[in-house]
Amino acid sequence: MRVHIVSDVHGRAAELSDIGNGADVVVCLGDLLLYLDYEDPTKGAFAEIFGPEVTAENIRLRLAKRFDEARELVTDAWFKRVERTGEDDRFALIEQIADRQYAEIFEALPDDAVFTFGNVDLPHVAQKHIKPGQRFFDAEVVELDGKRFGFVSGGLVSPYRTPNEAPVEDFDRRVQQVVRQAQELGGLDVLCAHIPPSIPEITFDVVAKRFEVGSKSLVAAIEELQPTFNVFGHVHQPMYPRYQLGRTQCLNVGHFRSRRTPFVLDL
Ligand SMILES: [Mn+2]
Repeated sequence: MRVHIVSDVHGRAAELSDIGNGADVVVCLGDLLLYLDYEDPTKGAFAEIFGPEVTAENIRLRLAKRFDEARELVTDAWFKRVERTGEDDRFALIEQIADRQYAEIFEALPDDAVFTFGNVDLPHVAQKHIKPGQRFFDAEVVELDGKRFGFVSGGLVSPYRTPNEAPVEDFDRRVQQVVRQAQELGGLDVLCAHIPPSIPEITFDVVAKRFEVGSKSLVAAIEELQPTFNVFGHVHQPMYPRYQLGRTQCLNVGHFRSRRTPFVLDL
């Protein structure tokens, strides 16, 4: 059985329509929206709202971890924009752009793909663009082609304040639901989440030079269930893309926006 997996699509619709070629099952692990493109200050929702100069400066400050200054810059730029345009609902503006991005992404995503959301997603905006065969899973175990896949969506609360972050208790509760269901069914083959288990080697991003937030309850779930694979994305340039935890291979499937090709898993 051949599983094609993508994560961190971040607006990259172009190659998404081909990811199902030769696959028995297609899985998407979320982060479909492009908000801020650290490689290109002309792309993404933020650049559309604020223009490339403010975007480039925001990226510079965030990379330097000067978050307070970045927030000040954005607040200031926003009020200047309100004065100029009369538009004063920033959230509505972001949702309009997200709506357009989701229309494109779900059109390109294969009709039979299964998916979950990441931390850079707005599930309520995505809803109306999901095609009938595209199935969303969270806190659930499903059988695909005879193998059991468990899904946990979204991110955990972080200093980066991305839109789809859950408090630890809420995230842990959903991991626990997967654990219980898997135990009732007699085990799990693949544990799928947007974020990695909390292990330093696989949560450190060598370009951003920071630890992304991983989950301790995912570590516990893997130790308990020992699935063959744990797949995730979230860390765009990881120090290590894979890690062996007991019998489980933990695999970062990569940043689709730059990879442009799916990760292939043979089961
Ligand atoms: Mn991402």
